[in-house]
Amino acid sequence: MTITITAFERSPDGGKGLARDTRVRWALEEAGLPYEVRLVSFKAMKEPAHLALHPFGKIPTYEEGDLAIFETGAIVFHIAEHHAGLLPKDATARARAITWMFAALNTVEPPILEFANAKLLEGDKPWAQERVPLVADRVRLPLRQLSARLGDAEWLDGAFSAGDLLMVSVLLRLRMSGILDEFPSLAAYVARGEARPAYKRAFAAQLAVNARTLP
Ligand SMILES: N[C@@H](CCC(=O)N[C@@H](CS)C(=O)NCC(=O)O)C(=O)O
Repeated sequence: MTITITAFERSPDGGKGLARDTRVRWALEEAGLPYEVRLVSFKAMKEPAHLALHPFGKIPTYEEGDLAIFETGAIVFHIAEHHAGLLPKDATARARAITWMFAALNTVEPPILEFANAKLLEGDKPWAQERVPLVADRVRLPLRQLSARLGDAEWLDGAFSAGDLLMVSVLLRLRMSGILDEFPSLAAYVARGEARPAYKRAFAAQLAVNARTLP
């Protein structure tokens, strides 16, 4: 059955891999699954056809036969559940890997998004100078804790898993800010994720979309 995902027709980051279709592409590449991509404009994302797939008018979405889902956590979990390579077979190790998926999206990502919004969307507000450092510290706390847990390990819990895929994807959003480099073990962890052939293929595929000239 053909897998079709949606992605930005033109990503605001110009192809740095921060748009969330990259996570889904990465999971598909890790699982060795071919997929098609339907590109959508910002306008089309808010129109009924796309809203039927994604009630919040965002990308990515995932379609496979009768199945249509959204939310990167759910999509990566679906891929990991049905294909080898992203979740351990052992039930307890699997539960721990799933825990890291939730930790990435529920604990680590929210302050990172808050920080990005404080800088990008509210950076010109009179209170931004006071707020941005506060929000940056809210990013640092879970990073310090994550770094302590990772220690010298290659991945968060044994072999690379969907938990690492989502954690690396979330942390990548911080690179431009310099905060990631304050935590050398996390910066090295992210670099290990980026070095995976499947990540490289996913990154190149989304970059190719963003590098092309629109008519
Ligand atoms: N929690 C959602 C977030 C989806 C999301 O925010 N997507 C962004 C692209 S990375 C988007 O579509 N933004 C356009 C908009 O909100 O209009 C997920 O993980 O899938």
